[in-house]
Amino acid sequence: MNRPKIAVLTGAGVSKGSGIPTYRDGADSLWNHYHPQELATPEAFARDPKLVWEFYDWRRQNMAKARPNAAHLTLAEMEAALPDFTLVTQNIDGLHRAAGNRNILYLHGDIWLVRCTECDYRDEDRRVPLPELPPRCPRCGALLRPDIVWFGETLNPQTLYEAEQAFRSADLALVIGTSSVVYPAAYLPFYTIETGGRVIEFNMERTALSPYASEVILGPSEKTLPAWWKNFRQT
Ligand code: BJW
Ligand code: ZN
Repeated sequence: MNRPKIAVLTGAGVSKGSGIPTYRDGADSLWNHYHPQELATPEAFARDPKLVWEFYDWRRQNMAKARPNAAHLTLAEMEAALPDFTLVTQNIDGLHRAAGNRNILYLHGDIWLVRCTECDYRDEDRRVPLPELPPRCPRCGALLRPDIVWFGETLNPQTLYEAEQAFRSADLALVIGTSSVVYPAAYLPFYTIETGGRVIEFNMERTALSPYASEVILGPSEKTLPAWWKNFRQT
């Protein structure tokens, strides 16, 4: 097997095969039923924290039942097999961790973490459903919020920096199950292209990234990624 530096960016499509709805594609996607500006912004949370928490509590219940699929398991195999491998995810569902990946850069946070809106309390909370909505900080009594990145909020600068470095130095970037419309995540593969590396996109359909990719592999990533990896590790 050749050993290039590989950076991977995943999006909601990688978890679709595990029963978690995507955000934007198709009739059963999340934003087809809910308006993101009413639920996934700091303004929405300030206006109606209970409503926002009900939305996240419902999604936590769905995500708690989900199991990693063959795409997640392949990425865990890749991490174990490749000396220079970085997994960057936009997903908040925790399925990469459940599959066995240990080095994960969470661009948009983690739905299983809560943090206080007033003090520096931050902790894992895996209870589903949560006993009280909206949940309160055990230290200071203020509102807790999910530790995720809403629209208009900045990403953790250190996490973003590490992701950018990984894509800049990668010989090969794999972009899996993302519509490539949300920034700054959508820019990451362009760092690989700028520094002379190749990008392979795995998606059900072509996206805004497709014209720039060296290869676009269409189909469900729970099928196409394991097949690609089987072939890749033999070369
Ligand atoms: C399959 C499949 C299968 C299906 N196999 N594939 C530059 C230009 C314009 C706007 C901006 C810009 N820079 C920043 C902005 C503003 C904004 C933004 O990008 N807006 C765009 C929508 C235009 N960005 C931000 O606000 C970010 N913050 C920021 O930049 O701060 C500085 C700043 C602030 C304000 C202005 C300017 C700068 C923060 C973004 C945070 C995103 N948060 C969310 C919600 C998290 C909480 C929650 O879950 O409730 O993160 S939005 C949502 O989208 C979620 C996702 O991580 C993210 C990406 O979605 P993803 O993963 O791509 O999913 P989908 O559904 O879009 O696509 C699924 C894909 O899978 C499809 O392509 C399918 O075909 C495919 N698929 N089944 C393979 N089986
Ligand atoms: Zn607090």
